Amino acid sequence: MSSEWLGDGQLVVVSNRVTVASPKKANQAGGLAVGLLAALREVGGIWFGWSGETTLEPPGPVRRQRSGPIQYALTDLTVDDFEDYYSNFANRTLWPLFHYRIDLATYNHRWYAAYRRVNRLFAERLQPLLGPDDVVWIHDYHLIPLASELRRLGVENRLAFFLHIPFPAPEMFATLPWQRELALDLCNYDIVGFQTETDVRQFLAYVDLELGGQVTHAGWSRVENRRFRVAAIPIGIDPDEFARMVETPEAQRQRQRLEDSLGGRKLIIGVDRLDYTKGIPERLKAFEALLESMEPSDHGVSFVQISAPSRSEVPEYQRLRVEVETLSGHINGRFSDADWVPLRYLNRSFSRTALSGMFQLSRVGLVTPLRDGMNLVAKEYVAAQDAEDPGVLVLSRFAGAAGELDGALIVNPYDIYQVARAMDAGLTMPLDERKDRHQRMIQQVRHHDITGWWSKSLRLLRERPPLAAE
Ligand code: GDG
Repeated sequence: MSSEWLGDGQLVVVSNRVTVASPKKANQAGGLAVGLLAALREVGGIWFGWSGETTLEPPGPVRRQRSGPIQYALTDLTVDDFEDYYSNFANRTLWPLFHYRIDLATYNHRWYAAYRRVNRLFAERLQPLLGPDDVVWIHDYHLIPLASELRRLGVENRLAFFLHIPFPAPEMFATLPWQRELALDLCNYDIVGFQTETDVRQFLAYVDLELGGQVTHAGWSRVENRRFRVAAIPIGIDPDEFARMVETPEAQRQRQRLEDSLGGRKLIIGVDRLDYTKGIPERLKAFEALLESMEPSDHGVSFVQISAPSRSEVPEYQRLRVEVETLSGHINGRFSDADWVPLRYLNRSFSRTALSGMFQLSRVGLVTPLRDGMNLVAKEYVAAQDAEDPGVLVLSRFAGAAGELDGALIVNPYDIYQVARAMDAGLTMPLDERKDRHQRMIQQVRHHDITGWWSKSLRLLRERPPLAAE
């Protein structure tokens, strides 16, 4: 199997957090983990990263564990490194900056030193595991410097990077004190994959304006003596898996339970990690505007917002939680009746199977991030619909998925009245139009599925620069 994709070598995937797959956890994993698992199950190989454990002393040796075709290689982190590399630099510097929230980004030299230190540690621990023909596929903003650190140790393997979040506009990125170093780190990969063409453009604009680099040949670029390929490789889902999941008794039980509680009202649903990039307060205000615009006798709708807890050690997330709880209380206090609560805000997670059943029941799916690399919930929502009676997707223009899902009602998530109008349009849309829009979207979801994502990435990894780029 592996030779078809990788010749004599094997695939080595690196991500910050690695959770050893088990049937129990499969139903809880998020999109990134599900996607990487799909690739490794198909071609086999090593998955290297942080175990999720922290230590007070320097971490012990890498732990290896096999599960089917996947060899896991896990390292612990010290409590201090975890704090400054992950909770601080990754989540309080790069995450807000790359999502256009420099108002929430903190630039701290100690955090950056920890970020580089942990990337060096990852490189030192990964290098002994690599065979000469292995290809290494590194994921996300936690690990941007890993190629530079591996090269410093003499590693010559093909190295690819995939950024799951947006790449910001050059002027935005330029606010980071270590902008140049990190951009040059990206140029040390053979392949740099982004979610969308917009991200590719932003990165190449930065390379051109700030690094004096040039695009030399069909996607190949050169900066100083580095040659690398930049490509948009939009991540997808496994739509068949979702379609199967929604037919299971568990999904249908969840659907029925929710339906019984609605008293004949239509359902609007939102599902996101509780993250300020997802536009949850704006969405709640849009729902309030929708209720305001209706006669009380027309309030035939309930909104279920599921916000799985996320990064709760980070102060910006704690503040968001308070804001969302306050807004929910305000909206329910203002509009509830003795037998109806308009908004159900659930600060907990559900199994993917249960989510699929709730997606299928809803008339409107609200996916309105202020900025999002792709957003897999949008695609999962489409895949879970009954093609004969589908729900309507209301989708932010600032989600990467908006470039593909043209059958959605595309909105500016900052414009709460526009989002309210889109919700209303979704609730009242005739069946023919719903079917037509769904048909267009499911075709896109199938076209850019998870297999296409990893196979395109591996194909690019094997390509060598054309002679014209010499
Ligand atoms: C990053 C980028 C990019 C959500 N709530 C529950 C739950 N989820 C699952 C969803 C989906 C995944 O988590 C979330 O993926 P998203 O793509 O929507 O967002 P991020 O977590 O921000 O992911 C993003 C992605 O990486 C992949 O490249 O699309 O732009 O930000 O699969 O279903 N899963 C379970 N319970 C929940 O309550 N089990």
